Amino acid sequence: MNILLIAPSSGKWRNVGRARLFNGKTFRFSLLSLLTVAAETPAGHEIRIVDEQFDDIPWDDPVDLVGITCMTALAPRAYAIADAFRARQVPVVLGGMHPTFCLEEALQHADAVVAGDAEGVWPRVVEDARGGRLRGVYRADRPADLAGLRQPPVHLLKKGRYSTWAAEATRGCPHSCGFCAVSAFHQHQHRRRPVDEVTRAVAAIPSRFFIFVDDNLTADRDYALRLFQSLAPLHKRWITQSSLEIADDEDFVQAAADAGCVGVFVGIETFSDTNLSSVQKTCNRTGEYQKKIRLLHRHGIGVEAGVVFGFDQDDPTVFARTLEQLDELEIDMVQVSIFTPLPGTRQYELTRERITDRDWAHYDFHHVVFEPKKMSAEALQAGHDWVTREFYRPWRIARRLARMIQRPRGLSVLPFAAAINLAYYGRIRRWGIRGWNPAREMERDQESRPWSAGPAPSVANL
Ligand code: B12
Ligand code: SF4
Repeated sequence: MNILLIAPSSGKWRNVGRARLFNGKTFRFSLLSLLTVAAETPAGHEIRIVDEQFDDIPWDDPVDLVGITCMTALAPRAYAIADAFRARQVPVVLGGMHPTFCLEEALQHADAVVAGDAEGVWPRVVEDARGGRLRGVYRADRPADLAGLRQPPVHLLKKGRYSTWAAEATRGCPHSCGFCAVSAFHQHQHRRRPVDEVTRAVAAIPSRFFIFVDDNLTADRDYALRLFQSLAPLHKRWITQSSLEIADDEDFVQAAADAGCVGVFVGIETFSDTNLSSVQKTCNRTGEYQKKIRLLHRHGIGVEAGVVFGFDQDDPTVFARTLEQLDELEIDMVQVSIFTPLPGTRQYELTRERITDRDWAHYDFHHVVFEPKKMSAEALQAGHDWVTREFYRPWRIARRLARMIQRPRGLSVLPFAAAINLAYYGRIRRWGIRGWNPAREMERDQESRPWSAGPAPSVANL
């Protein structure tokens, strides 16, 4: 069979033009989701991967089966592609996070949905498609064992397109933060590939720099230590994602740095302990942020922090405070997000009644899709945009990079940190992100209408 695997994307399409997507060069990681599906395909089939960031869909080529990977923000585009192929009598399978959590919705646009991992399921899908029996939901009985994963067939990707090679050592995360789709998708389990297999896969990467796309690479400390020791002789440089537990002790951070770690994305989320406990983010303690980030910096590991606005305790003063705290922590890069109740998460159920926008294209972490508790939706959007713009002001970027050079191994961190800072800056300009500080607006309002700050003046006082 001719199998076409598609990663939907691109702002040029009207229906995803509503989403703010990471489509820039810096964030072009080799497509591990579809490469993994391709690797699982039984021999004897022709596979082609189409990445809509670059390619047009080959609507009229002879195709026997289409597989589409689908995140929530891409669902409208994925469904439009699926509908168009089905109208041409080509069977379609949807896979990935969104179809897994929205099975019935996805099945309205596809012949079949793969729920969860493709491993152990995809060969059956292909067989059923060949036999004309493709229908319904395919789900593995239990999460796949990650031992013996096949090497991603990277020759299926066009050369020179992807800035960063992607690898994986583990999947999922043992924590259960209420907003986290990743943890829900992997049923709060953390699975690990054998260290020697990961080391071989990393050694085969043709570039020195790569990313571990793992959700929480260091969740199992012993495993991570063994992995670090095994990677060290390869002299690669890599970035990854981890909870702040990575910085629980200095020897561990040293081992990560020796293994080539130059950057880590950590979900700080908020500077409020109340917010953290409201979403069960138990692995963060705000009082430890500074100590831990300093420790990572001392060992030459740059830190990209994820911060989220729109928690129930956030009021209009949260934006300026957070910006100040990020500056104080000397965070190198930040991913500013708006709280987004994603299907499949506990927070989705808890926020359900406050959801105001059901356009999945807006579930991209940069649009307000629900009614916040302590500010208006407009203030939340404005504050998110304002912090994003302020954090990436050219003078702040310059100050951060200058500071980085002074740090131990700062020059190792500099290239990718500069690239990410500039990528965010470019995106802000492209998207025309401005925003404003809602707290300032509030103050101005009160200055022009002083009585609004307190109880209305009584007749007796006049
Ligand atoms: C690497 C990564 C990226 C990279 C590369 C994405 C890519 N297209 O390859 C970049 C930086 C570009 C990126 C961008 C975005 N990302 Co991203 N990304 C990830 C990350 C960290 C890892 C994905 C990965 O490669 N995993 C390894 C592979 C092997 O696992 P997998 O993807 O789950 O695939 C398996 C199964 O899901 C299934 N499967 C997946 N697709 C398909 C398709 C078929 C046909 C079949 C049968 C099976 C199948 O089989 C695979 C093998 O078992 C995930 C976190 C996560 N754990 O999922 C977030 C994640 C997927 N991203 C997310 C988001 C929101 C985005 C953006 C929308 C953000 C934005 N506003 O721009 C953009 C979308 C850009 C775009 N145009 O696609 C969210 C999605 C949430 C949701 N519920 O939809 C996640 C979960 C992060 C999070 N914290 O919530 N991302
Ligand atoms: S620690 Fe991070 S990856 Fe793990 S459940 Fe919480 S948010 Fe998700």
